[in-house]
Amino acid sequence: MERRLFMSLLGASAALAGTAAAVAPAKAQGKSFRIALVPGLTTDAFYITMRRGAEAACKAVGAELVFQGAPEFNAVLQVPVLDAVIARKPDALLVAPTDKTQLIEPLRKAVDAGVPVFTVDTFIGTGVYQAGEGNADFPLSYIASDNILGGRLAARALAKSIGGKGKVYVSNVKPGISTTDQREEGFKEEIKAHSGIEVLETQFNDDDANKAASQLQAVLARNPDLAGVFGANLFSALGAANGVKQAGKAGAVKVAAFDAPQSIVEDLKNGTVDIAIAQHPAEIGWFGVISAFAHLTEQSVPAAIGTGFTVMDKANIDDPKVARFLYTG
Ligand code: T6T
Repeated sequence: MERRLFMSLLGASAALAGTAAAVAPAKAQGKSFRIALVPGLTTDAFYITMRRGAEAACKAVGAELVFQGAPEFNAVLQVPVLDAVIARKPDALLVAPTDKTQLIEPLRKAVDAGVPVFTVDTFIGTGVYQAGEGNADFPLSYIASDNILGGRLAARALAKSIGGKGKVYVSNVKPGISTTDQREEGFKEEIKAHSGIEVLETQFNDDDANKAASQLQAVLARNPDLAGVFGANLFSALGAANGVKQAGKAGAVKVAAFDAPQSIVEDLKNGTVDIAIAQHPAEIGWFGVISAFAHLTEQSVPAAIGTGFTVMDKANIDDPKVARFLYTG
């Protein structure tokens, strides 16, 4: 009797395995998780692409994704969105905190409400989580690009394109954002290897491409011998490239861009932008969801997951293996 029962159960599970490979594990366990993703802002191609990766992962594990964010990259606007998301008690929260310090207490509220927190793209505190140090190590994992390395890559490329000498500056968002702070840090560290390069004061644009374009022109007016600029995120780079074009200096003032919206293709091809460092936001979204799912199904999760870059230039941008990393927003 017992043996027959065992045989029939085995038969049933074999049949399930054979016919329902698409049945997701969470559903198979009778539970479909609701995972929230709060981006830095909703209208940025970077986060829209991240959402696609997160959605693909949710589909794979039978979870539901809730995507909710603010219209601007701004801590004051992000906090009420977070409060609303936390009040709805998702099974897990993936969030790109818009400030290293200002988002610590708002995110602690999630943990207090029993919602596990994972940060994607940006971090809070030092970004070292689950190490028992500091007041911001409570997120379970940080899933992101290596932003210091990204800054170094930009510095190497810009140094090469300006022939190792001349004046450059960093067009950046605002201090306090982990990603863009680290890109600037990596850039400045790496540029030290080039004694002929002078780094001018950083220009902060508040994630406003128009402001970044005007700043480019103002820096150029003060420094007609400006050789290059590093745009440390999508809007900084877009603004720097537009500023260079508006000043009639396309190709003369070199631009190294972080991020890869569709518009970067033309700027690479026409020589306005020399190099674009594409992050892999879909990969960040995917691994964010998978990490949350792992935790929710009682697996252990690494405290940090590093995702990749694809460095784009005029010579490789038509290669589908490269172009697939253009953002899809
Ligand atoms: O560069 C990305 C992101 O990594 C950064 O944290 C904020 O800016 C972007 O979203 C691009 O606009």
